[in-house]
Amino acid sequence: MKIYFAGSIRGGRDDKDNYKKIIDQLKEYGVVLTEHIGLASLSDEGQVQFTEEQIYTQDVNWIKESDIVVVEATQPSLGVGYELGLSEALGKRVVCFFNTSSGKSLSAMVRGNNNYEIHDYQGLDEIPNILENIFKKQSD
Ligand code: 6IA
Repeated sequence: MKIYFAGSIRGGRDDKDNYKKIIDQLKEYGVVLTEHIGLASLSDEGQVQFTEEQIYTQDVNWIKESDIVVVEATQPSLGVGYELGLSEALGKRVVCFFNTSSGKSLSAMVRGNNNYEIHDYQGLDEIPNILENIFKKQSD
């Protein structure tokens, strides 16, 4: 199972600890192609050893080869929005997490899209059960 995890980089790194914790749990279900998203050392400058074009091409290829796209969408990010649209266009299963205790509000272009499986949560302790249900469906 190849999992593409998406989370904000230049949109802001406030939620990076949450990304890491979700990625660590996702690893129980498959290979996370984008483990770097949770790295504390990844600043909002991103992976500077690659050109922008290399990053774009790599990410698009990883989305294409993924079995499921898991998005933490609490922190608004242009890149994550693009990845959401691309994943839908490619017919990928897209699962979206949103932290309702953040005081933010998820874009209607995401929440209103029935092709996305939206999972609101208030605390990270809720994530294991949600993931179990998500991947139970995947194996059905
Ligand atoms: O617009 P954002 O930077 O917040 O977009 C974040 C999303 O786009 C993530 O889900 C990533 O998969 C992807 N992404 C955006 N930038 C990068 C990156 N470095 N490295 C890896 N994935 C990325 C970007 C900047 C660097 C050349 C200095």
